[in-house]
Amino acid sequence: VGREEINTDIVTLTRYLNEEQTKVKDATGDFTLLCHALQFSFKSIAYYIRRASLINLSGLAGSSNTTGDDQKKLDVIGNDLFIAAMKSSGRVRVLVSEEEEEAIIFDVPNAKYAVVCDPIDGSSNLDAGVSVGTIFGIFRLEEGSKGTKDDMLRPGTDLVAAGFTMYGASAQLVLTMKGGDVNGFTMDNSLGEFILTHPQMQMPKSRSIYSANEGNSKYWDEATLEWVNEIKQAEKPYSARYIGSMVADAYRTLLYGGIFAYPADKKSPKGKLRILYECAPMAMVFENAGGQAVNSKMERMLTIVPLDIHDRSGIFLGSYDEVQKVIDIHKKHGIVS
Ligand code: P6P
Repeated sequence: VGREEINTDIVTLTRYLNEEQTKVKDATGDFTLLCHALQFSFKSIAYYIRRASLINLSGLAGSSNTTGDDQKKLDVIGNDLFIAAMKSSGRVRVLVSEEEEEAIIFDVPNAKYAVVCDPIDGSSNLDAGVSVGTIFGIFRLEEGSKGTKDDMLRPGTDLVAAGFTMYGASAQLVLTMKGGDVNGFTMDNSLGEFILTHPQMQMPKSRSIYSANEGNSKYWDEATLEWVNEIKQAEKPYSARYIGSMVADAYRTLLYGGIFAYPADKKSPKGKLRILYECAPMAMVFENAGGQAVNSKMERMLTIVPLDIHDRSGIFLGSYDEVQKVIDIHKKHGIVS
């Protein structure tokens, strides 16, 4: 192979993070160190997910988490791996995990960051081999804060970074920083590195693909029903794509365009998905990629402040014009933020 065919200027996640740090005045390197610990947690979770069926980790762990779901062994391992990585980084003061009822306060009084995460989102699909993922967000503690769970009851606009890693055919990391681009990295298992493969991701402005669990439609409000019927009866009807694993549905929507919807409804009046570690991080990624994210009251998702660390919300997430369609129909029904 000639020299011109081999890319010898590979951008790894490590290199990307180090280069990003040089752009920040007076950077201490704490954020970079935290992100390196995050990177390790994705690599180690990916390792166990790949081996789950082999070493029979895919059974039930016999305990249950905050929401009473049966905890799969991998949920427990994913959570423990994530906590260990954040703790050992020495840069995290508060950690909120879907798997932990209470916020974890690490004994690192001078740490400046708080992390929210869903270590293995979509885990109910694990045994079926469906792609699951880790969703995360990073807040910088407010000046003078001692590091309590109240540090986490903030709007997504306060996030300094957010993203997710989908454990599919290969591990795909999508990372965005406040006011920044959205960059996609693919895990090269032989190198053991995440490689920048999708720089500066921008969503299609529209795409006739919708992703929702229509099994809930009997509980949906009038405006949502009008929206879904409109796109199904359109001149060129929309395609339905629903995996039931938010990270997989979100990744496809980010890449191809379209809309993901998990509305609040009569069955789940607060919605099902959690604000802190599902809705807000995804909303930040999608907005930075040119899309939109709103709740069931058509309020901008990133402005929503959770009432508690496991608070939930309805969400419409996707291409700008596709979410605008939902907003316009809700406006007709008097639902306007
Ligand atoms: P439903 C998985 O349990 C999850 O939290 C998200 O990953 C996913 O988008 C949603 O719930 C699926 O919910 O009710 O369609 O099974």
